[in-house]
Amino acid sequence: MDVVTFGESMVVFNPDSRGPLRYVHTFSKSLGGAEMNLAIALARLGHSVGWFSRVGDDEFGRFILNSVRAEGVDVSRVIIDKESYTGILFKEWYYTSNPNVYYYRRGSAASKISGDDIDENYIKRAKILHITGITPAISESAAEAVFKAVEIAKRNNVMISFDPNLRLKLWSIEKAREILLEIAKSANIVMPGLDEAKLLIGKNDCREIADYFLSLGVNLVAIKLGKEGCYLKNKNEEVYVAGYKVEKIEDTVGAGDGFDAGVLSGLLKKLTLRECGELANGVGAMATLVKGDIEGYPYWEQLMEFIGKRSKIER
Ligand code: KDG
Repeated sequence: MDVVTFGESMVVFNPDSRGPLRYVHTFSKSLGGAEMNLAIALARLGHSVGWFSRVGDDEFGRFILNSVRAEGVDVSRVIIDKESYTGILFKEWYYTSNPNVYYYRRGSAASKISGDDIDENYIKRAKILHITGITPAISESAAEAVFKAVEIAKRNNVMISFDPNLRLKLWSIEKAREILLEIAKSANIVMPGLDEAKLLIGKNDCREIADYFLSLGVNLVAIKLGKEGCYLKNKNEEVYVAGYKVEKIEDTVGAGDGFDAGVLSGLLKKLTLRECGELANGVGAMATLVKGDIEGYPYWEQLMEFIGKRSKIER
């Protein structure tokens, strides 16, 4: 297995019209959840990926499980929780291409994830364990699961990839800082957005942010700069990689997870730092072209066409 990840997936209701939700009458159903998004993005790029979580014993849980399985992600470790329900997320389109997000997830099946759900044999089969800062934010038991998984990965020389994915609707900045920086200390790869790095460590400059994480023992820092692209730094090298222009941004949610998938795909393929940045920017940009978290993620050939590494035959 190339990558194993775990965390909450929710059914996502996307309004068919703009404006406050109280005036929206129809929604399109889809799914989202940072770790599941990354798993799907990586599977489309041709990697072997496992994702697990708890889903409710309900129609939304079945929808999530069937959808993720259909993408070719291993879901053999997903637990169907008979006591709890599958979480829900509503988007609201108002004045920007960043939607407002409303969660209905407290007490959800996924928030019941605990250390007992972490199987050492499953994690040690992977080359990379990917963690995001959303999982420790959803409950104490999920936070405990994260620390157990990290400890198992370290003990078995599985690389740890970490996206802080700061969600201030889920916890306070003080608590987030304490836990997320603790996880970062164990990570090999850290992939923050510029804004969240500012909130977490109070630094604005990419090199200073990267140096901070490198000084904790991290090997690679990949900072997301939105439409400007990204900045990557390891112990030997640093690169700025310009972003790809897109005609119209439809939805930015899921772009960061797609970016992470691009970096991990490049590392797994042993590409250069610049090439990793190009893949990451490419997946991130393509994610924004379509409404929905996962809908815009490309297959490998589509990504190669988008970033200009392969010519496109249109007709
Ligand atoms: O990164 C995208 C996620 O934010 C989205 O899919 C929903 O997982 C989610 C969350 O908790 O915000």
